[in-house]
Amino acid sequence: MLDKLKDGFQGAIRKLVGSPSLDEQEIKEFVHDVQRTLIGADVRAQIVLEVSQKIEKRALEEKPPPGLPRKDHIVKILYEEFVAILGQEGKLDLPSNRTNVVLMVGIQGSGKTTTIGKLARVLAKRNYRIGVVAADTFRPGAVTQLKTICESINIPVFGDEKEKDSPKVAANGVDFFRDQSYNVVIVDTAGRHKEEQSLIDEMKKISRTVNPDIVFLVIDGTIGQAAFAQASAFHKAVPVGGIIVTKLDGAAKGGGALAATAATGARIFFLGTGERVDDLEQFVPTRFVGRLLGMGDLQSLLDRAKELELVADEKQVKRMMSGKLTMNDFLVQIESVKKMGSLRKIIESLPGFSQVNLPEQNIEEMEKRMPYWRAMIQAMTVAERTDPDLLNSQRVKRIARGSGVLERDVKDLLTRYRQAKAVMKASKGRQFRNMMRQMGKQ
Ligand SMILES: Nc1nc2c(ncn2[C@@H]2O[C@H](COP(=O)(O)OP(=O)(O)O)[C@@H](O)[C@H]2O)c(=O)[nH]1
Ligand SMILES: [Mg+2]
Repeated sequence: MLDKLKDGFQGAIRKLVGSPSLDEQEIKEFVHDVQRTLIGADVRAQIVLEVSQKIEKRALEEKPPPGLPRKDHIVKILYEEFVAILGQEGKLDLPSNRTNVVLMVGIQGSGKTTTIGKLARVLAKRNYRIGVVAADTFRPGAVTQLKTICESINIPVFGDEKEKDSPKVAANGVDFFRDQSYNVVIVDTAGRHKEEQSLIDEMKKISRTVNPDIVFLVIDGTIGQAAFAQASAFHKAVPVGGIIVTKLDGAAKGGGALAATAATGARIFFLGTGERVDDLEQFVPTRFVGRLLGMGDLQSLLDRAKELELVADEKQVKRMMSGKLTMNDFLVQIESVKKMGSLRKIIESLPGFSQVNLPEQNIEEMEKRMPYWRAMIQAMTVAERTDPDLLNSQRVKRIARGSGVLERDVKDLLTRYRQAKAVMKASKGRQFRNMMRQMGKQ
C-alpha cells in the first residue's frame, strides 16, 4: 500500500540514520527528501510547505530528551507532524437506540457501492441491524450491483429500478427501514450526471430529504490532486462528515486523501484496500504513518521516548556515559526497565545484566525482585548511594533490616551493581547509550 510514499520516507530515514554526522546541512537535506516524497505522492504544495517547515524548525531547534539519539528524535518529529496533518482518528458514533442515516457521496467509480458492502459488514459485526437504500437512479444496473453485493452478506436492499426520482427513493427507503427499527440505513447515490451542477443539486436534495447523521465522501485514492476540487465541490453541497479513501491497494500515491481532508476538514474513517467485501480498514493515523515510516509499532517508540523524558535527567545520563555510576543511577536503570514493561526485550542490552545469560524463569524472577531492589536502594543513605563501596557488613545488615530482605539479597544487589559499573566503565557508557537507543527504537 502506498509504496512510493513508503519508499520515499524510508529512504529519507535511512539516509539520515546512516549519515556519519548530523549538522544543519544534513537536517535540511532530510527535510528536502521528505518534501520530495510528499510532492511525488501528490500532496498539495501548500500542505507540503507547511509540514516541511514545521519539521525543519523543530529538528533544528528542539533538544531531544536525554538518552534519545537526535536522529531518532527527528524521525519522531516527522512522525508527529505527519500524524498531525492527517488529524484525529474518525470514530463512528451511531447510537443503537435509533435509526442512523448514513449518506454516501462521491464521483462515479470512486467505490461508493463497493464500500457500502464493506461498511455494512463492519457494522454488522458490531451487531447493528443494517439496511441499504439504492438511490443511484442514474447509472444503469446500479440497483442490481448493490443487491448482488448486499445479498452476499445478507443485508437487505431497498430499491426500485423503475423509479428515477432519487430523493424519493432515498426517502422511501429510509422510511421503510426506520419503520422496522433498523439501527443503520446506508444510502447509495449516483456519482455522475450530464453536468456536475445537476449532480450537486441532486445530492443537496437527497440530503435535505433524508437528513443524514453522517455523510461519507468516498474518494478514489489514485486520483491525486484532483481530489481537492472534488472534495470541495461535494462539501459545498452536503456537509461531509467523514472520508473513505479507496483503492489504496493499487498504484495509489495517497496524496489525494490528504487533499480531501484539507478541503473538507473531515476526518478519514476508513481505507479501502481491495475489491472484496472484507477489504476495509479502519483508519488510525498513528498506525498508518507508522506503517509508512516502516518502524512497526511507532506508538511504542513514542511511549518509550516519553518515559525517557520522565526518567532520565540529563546530568545523570552524562555521568553514566562517563563511566561513573551511583546507586541512584542504578535505581534509575531499574526503574526505567520496570516502566518500559518489556523487560525481556531490553534485558540483553542492560549493562551488568548483559553478562548473565538469562533463561525465561530468571527474567520473571527478576521482575519479581525489582521492587525489593528499589526498597534496598531507598534504604541507603545518600552517601552510600553515591559511593556503594562504603557498604560494609554492618551497613548491609542495616539495609537488609530497613528494607525487609535478607543480607544475602543486599549482597546480590551489590554484585549486580558492580557488574553494571564495570561494563559501564569498559564501554564508556556505550552500552547504556545502546540500551537507550533500543528502548527508543525497537
Ligand atoms: N482495487 C480496489 N478496487 C476497488 C476498491 N473499491 C472499489 N473498487 C473498484 O472500483 C470500481 C468502482 O466501484 P463502485 O463501487 O462501483 O463505485 P461507485 O461508482 O462509486 O459506486 C469497481 O470495479 C470496484 O471493484 C478498492 O478499495 N480497491
Ligand atoms: Mg455505485
